[in-house]
Amino acid sequence: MTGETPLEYLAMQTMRGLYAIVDVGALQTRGIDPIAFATAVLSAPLAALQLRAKDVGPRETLALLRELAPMCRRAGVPLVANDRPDLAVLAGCDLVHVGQDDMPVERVRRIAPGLRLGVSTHTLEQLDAALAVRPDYVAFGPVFATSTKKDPSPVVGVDALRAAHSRARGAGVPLVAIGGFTLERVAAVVGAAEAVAVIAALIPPEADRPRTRAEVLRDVAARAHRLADVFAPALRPTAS
Ligand code: TZP
Ligand code: MG
Repeated sequence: MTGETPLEYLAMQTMRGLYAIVDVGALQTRGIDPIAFATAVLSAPLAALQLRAKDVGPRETLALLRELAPMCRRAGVPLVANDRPDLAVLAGCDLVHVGQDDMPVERVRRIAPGLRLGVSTHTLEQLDAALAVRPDYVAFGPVFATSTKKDPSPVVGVDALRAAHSRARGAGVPLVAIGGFTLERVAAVVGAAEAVAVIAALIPPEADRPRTRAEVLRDVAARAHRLADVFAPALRPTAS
């Protein structure tokens, strides 16, 4: 018994499963095109798809979001812009993801009413503060060590994730775990978060022999399906 309202319960059900992040920088180092990558990832059932473009200018970021928006709409997957509510609105994204150093939630809501939002948190104190403003989801991590994020906050670990989940459930806000997730680690925490966000786990490592673009993208799609499949039992409607 968690005491959510029906609307909060619906939110918990919708942000559920694999939250795929298209990280332009991480993909660039592997020579993978972000739109081709997103196409492969969207072949799996996703809770959300986020574009993370830290070292990309606003024009190019907007162009990428505008390419992704119809792809996500066709797949029925919410598109999340990172950091920039203005670009989220211009591209017709469903949500924006803001961190501790980004625009405060109240201001996002003022300039972009109707845009849903998620908030990054790295401690239980930050989590409580985020829950108090009732975002559409709250992210918590890094749960494990990550080499994808520059200057990450200290690792929070699985025990803190479980504590965060209990607080988020109490508030009726879906929790997205993030940071250092592999397929095995996702399987280990599936009951301790509504969704798990991943970057590196979707990107095939350098292979011993050169692989074609099509082989790499098939590997990306297979990774997305395997990760999403972990949530399948939790997503299956139960007979009532
Ligand atoms: N925020 C906390 S950890 C992280 C972000 C953006 C990076 C997650 O990437 P990976 O490769 O799944 O560890
Ligand atoms: Mg940010």
